[in-house]
Amino acid sequence: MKRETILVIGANGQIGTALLPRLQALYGTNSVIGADLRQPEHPAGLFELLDATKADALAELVRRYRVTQIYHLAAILSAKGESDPIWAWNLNMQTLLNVLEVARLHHVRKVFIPSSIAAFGEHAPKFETPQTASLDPATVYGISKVAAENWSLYYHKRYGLDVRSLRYPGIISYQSMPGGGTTDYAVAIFHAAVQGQPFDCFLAEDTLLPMMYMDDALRATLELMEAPENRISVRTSYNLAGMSFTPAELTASIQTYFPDFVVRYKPDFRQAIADSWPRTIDDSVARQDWGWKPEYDLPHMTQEMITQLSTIYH
Ligand code: NAD
Ligand code: AKB
Repeated sequence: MKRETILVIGANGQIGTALLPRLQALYGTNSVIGADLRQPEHPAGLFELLDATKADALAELVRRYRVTQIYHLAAILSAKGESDPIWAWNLNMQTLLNVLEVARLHHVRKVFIPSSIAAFGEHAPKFETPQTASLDPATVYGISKVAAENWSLYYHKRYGLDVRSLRYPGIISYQSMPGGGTTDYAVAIFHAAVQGQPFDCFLAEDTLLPMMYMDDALRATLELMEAPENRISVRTSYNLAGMSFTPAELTASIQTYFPDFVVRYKPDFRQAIADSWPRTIDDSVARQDWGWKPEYDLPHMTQEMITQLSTIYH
């Protein structure tokens, strides 16, 4: 078992809920501390209530547990952020700066701070968006991700902090519901299908977006964090691709299991956010640097989601 003490901030969210058991299996249950604003629904292992906007509370935790790695997952996502942009900016920035500062001051060995396809905007090529495409996001969430990427690079260059990052696409998982993003439809649609209900989709049927099954996202995260330091050439954030599909293609994939499944398309304000994002991602730099390769395509992901949710609902 590897000897690290890992703090996961935002542990009760979509990614944290799935990441925690993986980290516990790798590093030992008592070496992983989940932290969040609210108690977990199904507590397993060490947990601390934490508001990561409070620097002193965060520093106390890092000192008490002698934390060696931080995964900083707390954030306000794209759709929710647009309801109150200043609140979203303040939360995303304050938690980010607190994490970077505590890591610098307390000699935390490694930090993971995710970015997103939301970092891209109008002037990035829509197809096979390259690693170095321009970053002019349309949402406050995207602006906070671009800022986080630049702060991460700054802390690496100025203080030698080993901070690593991935630009996640929309992540699809069965373990918990997503927390207010534009790609959330691609999770909610499975819950409706498995329960035999029709689904109102808030994006138009031809909206092509980059997506990834949670298993691939977790493997990418752990592979990046385990990679030798000399293999990490990108200290802003790596492009990462799994698959891309439209709501119509996802519906057709689900209908191979539930032929009578009905989807009604009712685009809302999230359509404009989706339209500002890439359609497909070029992740060749991650592939070259640390050997990234996705395993899940649309049919494989659909099969897994339906199998897992069927055992939960029935
Ligand atoms: P989520 O919204 O599901 O979870 C975020 C968690 O952070 C929640 O449990 C929330 O209670 C917690 N939190 C919020 N404010 C906090 C604070 N002040 N202190 C402590 N905890 C706080 O988000 P997620 O989907 O798990 O995403 C995790 C990270 O990955 C985020 O940075 C997000 O931007 C990024 N990301 C996610 C996706 C995706 O599709 N899920 C895609 C791209 C990037
Ligand atoms: C969102 O839709 O906001 C997230 C993301 C792609 O960053 N899922």
